[in-house]
Amino acid sequence: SRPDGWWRSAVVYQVYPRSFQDSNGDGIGDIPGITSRLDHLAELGVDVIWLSPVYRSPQVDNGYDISDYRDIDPLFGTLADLDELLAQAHWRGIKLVMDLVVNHTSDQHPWFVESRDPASPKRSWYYWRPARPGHEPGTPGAEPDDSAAAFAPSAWTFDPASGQYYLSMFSPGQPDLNWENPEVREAVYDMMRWWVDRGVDGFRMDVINLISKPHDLASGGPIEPGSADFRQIANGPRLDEFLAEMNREVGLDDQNLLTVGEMPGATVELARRVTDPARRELNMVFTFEHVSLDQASGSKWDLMALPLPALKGNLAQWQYGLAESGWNSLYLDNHDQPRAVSRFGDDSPEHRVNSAKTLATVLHLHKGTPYVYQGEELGMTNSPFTEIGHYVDVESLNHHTLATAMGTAEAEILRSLAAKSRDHARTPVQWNDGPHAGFTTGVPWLPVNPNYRDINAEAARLDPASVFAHFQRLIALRHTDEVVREGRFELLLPEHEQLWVFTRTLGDTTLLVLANCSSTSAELPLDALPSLDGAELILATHDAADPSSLAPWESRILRLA
Ligand code: TEU
Ligand code: CA
Repeated sequence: SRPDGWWRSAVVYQVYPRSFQDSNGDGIGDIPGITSRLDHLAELGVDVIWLSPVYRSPQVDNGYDISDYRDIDPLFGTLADLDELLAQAHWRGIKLVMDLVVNHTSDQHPWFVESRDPASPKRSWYYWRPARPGHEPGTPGAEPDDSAAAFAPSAWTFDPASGQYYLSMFSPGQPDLNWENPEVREAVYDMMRWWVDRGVDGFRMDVINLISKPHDLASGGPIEPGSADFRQIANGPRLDEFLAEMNREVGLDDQNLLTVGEMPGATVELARRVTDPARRELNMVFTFEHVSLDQASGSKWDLMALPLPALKGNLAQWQYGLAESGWNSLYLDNHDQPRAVSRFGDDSPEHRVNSAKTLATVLHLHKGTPYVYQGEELGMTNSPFTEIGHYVDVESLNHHTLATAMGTAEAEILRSLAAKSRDHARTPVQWNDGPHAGFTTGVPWLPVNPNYRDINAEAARLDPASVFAHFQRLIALRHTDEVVREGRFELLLPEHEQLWVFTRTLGDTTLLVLANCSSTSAELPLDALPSLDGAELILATHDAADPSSLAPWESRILRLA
């Protein structure tokens, strides 16, 4: 994170191409569809698009399983379409960041196809291992390993042709690349340079802290029990070395490109190291800590209520940890998470708009680069999925299979899916109150949320009190107010169960954010707050401001006298 990094004042908008806008009536979003909606993004005021994968892919994990890094999947269009999107975005002053998925490829990638041959030089491009002695496939108890993958029962997939297993931390269709092999690294850097030469402005790096595996796994020994356990496999000993080499070889800092590393299991300490500008590794990371608080165990499906102090306390730890060096990303929503207003807010008709606005106010007033997920600016909600047939995501279906096999009741599985499934984030963006919310003239690959008649971009654009209008104001504030960008963060009332209150201070200017993150009104403990006398109201969700209390989901941004 270079002190002068342009992305310190930028807001990034994530487009999940399959669900953004269809242009050819096949019910699947595509690149020309994105280009046709750039004015919406320009009006919102965002600076950067993070485009989830559009590369050639068998679509086992909706494009996070890549079979050709240098071509566009026909589902989404052509390289010419991508070049046109780039040009049209740049013409509007909007940058484009690609999704870099290089911890693994698709099992259909030519590299992996070749690697299946034990005699091939590509064999060492992936993690191939013989079975554990005494646990050969087909013998009793021949379980490859006790390490579960994200979307499959085991992290090791058996290949009958060679009688060996390969490592696949996500699905069997996503074999992990062996980054210990310098040929792999050079092939990745070469591809990245190819995209930079094409004009892209940076990369969001998928599970990038998994590229350095724990030493024993990297060293090539046979499969050891738990060797690929998800919790242990991240943040291996060579992570910094690989990231610095990538930065150098591709010229990421030299060309002032935006880099954000998605890092499951990352801690503040790791993030402070990796985003330290002197180390020239990454500009920022995505942490998973705050989106892992509403679960009772290591599993997202193990639901638990989330006390506000836990959430605001965690974000504060990241603010304090990266205050002097490094840089935060800020997000509540993405294509892997349920809709923020349903999860952290209150998506009832009475409170949806104000809770979406207040969550946005709180997030965007923290220090760091905010990420808006498509539809978050409209206050889009989770969908009324009530049966397993409503779900399509590989992670959702794998959970249903495994939980059923473990004897979990269907009702409990459906409750977990309804709260945490990634499908919620993948219903089509709601553009207007016409057929399929204007997303497609065909049949959408995933049904549009039935609430699209009330919740859509067209209605929002005409309503100065809409969630969209509030996001516009927050984004404008980040562009114009130095305190929002660089002010020191301090959390107040850390134990309050309803109020999220904090300050941002730069020089002799202090902004105070007052937010009631609950569905009941809250008294303001004025004696515990800085004096509000003479304070200037910058942005609020409600007109009438009672100086001693906040209505449900009311928030105010004040510049103190
Ligand atoms: O997600 C990283 C990851 O850890 C996911 O398994 C995520 O934690 C989980 O889905 C939350 O329930 C990245 C991509 O964002 C995700 O879409 C891909 O499925 C995954 O990597 C594999 O590429
Ligand atoms: Ca299409």
